[in-house]
Amino acid sequence: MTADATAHVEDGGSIIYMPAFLSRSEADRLLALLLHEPASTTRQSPVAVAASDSGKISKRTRSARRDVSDAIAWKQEHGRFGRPFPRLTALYGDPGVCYTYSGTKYDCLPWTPELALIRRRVEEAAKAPMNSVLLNRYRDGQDSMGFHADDEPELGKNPILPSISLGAERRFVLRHTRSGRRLEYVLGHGSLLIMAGTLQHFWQHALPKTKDEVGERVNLTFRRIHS
Ligand SMILES: O=C(O)CCC(=O)C(=O)O
Repeated sequence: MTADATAHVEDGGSIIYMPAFLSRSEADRLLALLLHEPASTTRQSPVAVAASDSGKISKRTRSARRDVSDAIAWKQEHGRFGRPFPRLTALYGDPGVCYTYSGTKYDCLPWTPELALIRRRVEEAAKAPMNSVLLNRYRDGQDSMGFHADDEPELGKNPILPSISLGAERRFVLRHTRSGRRLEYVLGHGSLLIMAGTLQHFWQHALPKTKDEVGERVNLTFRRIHS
């Protein structure tokens, strides 16, 4: 699908796909920030900064602070049987919000300035409040996500799940759990996909591996976690 499209699927689920939710330059900038590893030489603790600058913030110090506050704490998490997930992950959210996925309990880090901004944009589009975001980083075509439904009790009965894709295009496949019917989207750079309604009750979704030479991809799935 290429234009903004809403698909109503059987059993009351819906999928909205907006291929150009972010402009090319917004998507490029956000991806660069999310993949950015701060150089150790540019890190400075806020205490050291305050002591050395005594109120005056130099350009270099400002960019060092930005490096630290915007860098994503990517982690290699392991599943229930100790096997590493084929992707890196990070979870950000409001204080006290946590999420359990595939037997792993993720600690929530506080929103970075960039993630907080993008959360507002996504909430407007989805017309729903979000209190956390799970970031998945697919380093190449061998990184993937198997079929699953986002149906954990803490997500509520019919969760609204907006997700932004950045970087390499990848296939996103939905499979009806009873009929086996499949739907497929090629999720592009800067796109927004929203799963809603009863979709998680009757459909599973996956991001399959590919043998194609593909670059990195980052996906941000926003969630409202009920405590
Ligand atoms: O990377 C994707 O597009 C899929 C992410 C996903 O399925 C999830 O976070 O539950």
